[in-house]
Amino acid sequence: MEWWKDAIIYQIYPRSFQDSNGDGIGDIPGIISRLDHLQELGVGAIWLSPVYKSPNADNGYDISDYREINPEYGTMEDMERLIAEAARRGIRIIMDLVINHTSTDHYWFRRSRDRTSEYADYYYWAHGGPDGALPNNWTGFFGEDCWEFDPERCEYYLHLFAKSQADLNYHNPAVLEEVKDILRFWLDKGVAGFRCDVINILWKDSLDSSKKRLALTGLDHYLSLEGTHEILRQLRAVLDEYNAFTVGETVFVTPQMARDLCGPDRRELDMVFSFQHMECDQYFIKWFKRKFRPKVFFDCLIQWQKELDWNAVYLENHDQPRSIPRFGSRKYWKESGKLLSVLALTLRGTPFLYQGQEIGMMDFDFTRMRQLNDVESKNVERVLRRFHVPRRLRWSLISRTSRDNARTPFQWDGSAKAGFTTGRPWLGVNHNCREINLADQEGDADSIWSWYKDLAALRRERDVLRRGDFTPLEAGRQVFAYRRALGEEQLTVALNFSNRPARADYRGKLVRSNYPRRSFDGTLQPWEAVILE
Ligand code: TEU
Ligand code: CA
Repeated sequence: MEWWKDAIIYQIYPRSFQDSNGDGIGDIPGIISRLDHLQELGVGAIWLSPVYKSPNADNGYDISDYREINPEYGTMEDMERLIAEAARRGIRIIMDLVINHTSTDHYWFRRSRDRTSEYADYYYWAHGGPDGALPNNWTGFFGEDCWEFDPERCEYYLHLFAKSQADLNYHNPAVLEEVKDILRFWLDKGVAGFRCDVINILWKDSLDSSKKRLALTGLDHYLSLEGTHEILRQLRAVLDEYNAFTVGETVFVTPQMARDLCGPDRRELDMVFSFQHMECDQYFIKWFKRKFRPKVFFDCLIQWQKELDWNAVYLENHDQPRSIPRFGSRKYWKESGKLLSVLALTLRGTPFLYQGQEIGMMDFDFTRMRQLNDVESKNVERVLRRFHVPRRLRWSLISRTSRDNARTPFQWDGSAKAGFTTGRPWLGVNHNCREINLADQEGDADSIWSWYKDLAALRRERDVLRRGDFTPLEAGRQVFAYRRALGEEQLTVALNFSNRPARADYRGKLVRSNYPRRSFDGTLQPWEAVILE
């Protein structure tokens, strides 16, 4: 039944995974050609970032047709072949469901411009105030305001993300019916479920102005409201016909909100992506950076482990910088990469790995704004320029936080284009592909890749790693330690998040260490991770 409690789920960002025809853009045939890699890792499901038809203002998170494949990525036949080929390897496909907004190229939106059409109320349309005032004072996720004037309809439409991502209006019941049909369309094709994009902000209770905030003014009018819960319950009824799985991407959720969204008795989502552990190195939003303090991170992880019986566990995705330079160490690249994999695969919950994480890929090595593609980075750069923030400071902020950090092409081998493409890659390949690539790591028993495979196998063998309880033992300035227990079976995990050796008074038979040693003597080497029995 609950296969997702046993599986490791692997996220593919199709544009950057594998190009098959030399146009520099990753595609579905490319993914099919790499399924063996995923099988070797032992993944139970793939979460596919959007492959639908899209003008790509936000790389597919702006959908113009939910029932068509973006021609850059292939055809519907390719997609069906992917589902079948994956199934042959015991791998399920989870689609990205982006239903908070559509592209303004979607025909619903185009027809919505006509007030007399049946699509007139599919989106949030509103009049501006006198003197060109916007309909309200809300601000969007990508650093700009969130209203755009449409000259044809002579009204503004709401867009919490980019200008060409118009928010759907769920006060109109027809919209939800459309979404149900889309779910059925894909479930009939054999997909196992959905990762639901920004799913906790669907319902806007009113379009009134809010008290001004430093960022995201208006949040109180749409964050995890009852209207959203009602929508999720209705979608669940459809999903249940197929026994389908859902994970919600839920911005700004607290543990209480998360329980209300994915508690087993709620019949809404199966689990959520929470953000708090990814926000330990920032003040409220990512543009206000602060130093990463491991203890804050550990305490946050512990809190979430305790407050939810089951949830998604992740350290990377396509919106976040890479985990090694962020939570680990550049100097101890290999050790900290392995340590972070122990964290990702031994906490309680369903682990989600992001492409490239399994070989320790790092942030981009771009030096100029021009090399970036991310719509968010570009918008924020424009805003910073408007506020006369000097160029050096702008770059320092953007280069550390840009989502493109995680979007550079997968490094399959050490050749100039990393085996990703024979053409010109849509986003630059990191020059470190000479040192960090799968081909080299495949031949190396001590590589991050070999370690991931081994750990994934350990997780399959040991029920305690999947189903066991979680008990924190220590969350200090350097060391994070916890116990997983299931009946008689007990494993202790101890992780040293620092460049210095650290005391860790735990005993037991050594099951794994990312250092060569036969037994554990109570001292962790820099970035050492041990699993004891
Ligand atoms: O992300 C939602 C979201 O909140 C992020 O955009 C986040 O605010 C931002 O990355 C932090 O810097 C989802 C998708 O994962 C993202 O790729 C899309 O751009 C966004 O929704 C809009 O669909
Ligand atoms: Ca291609």
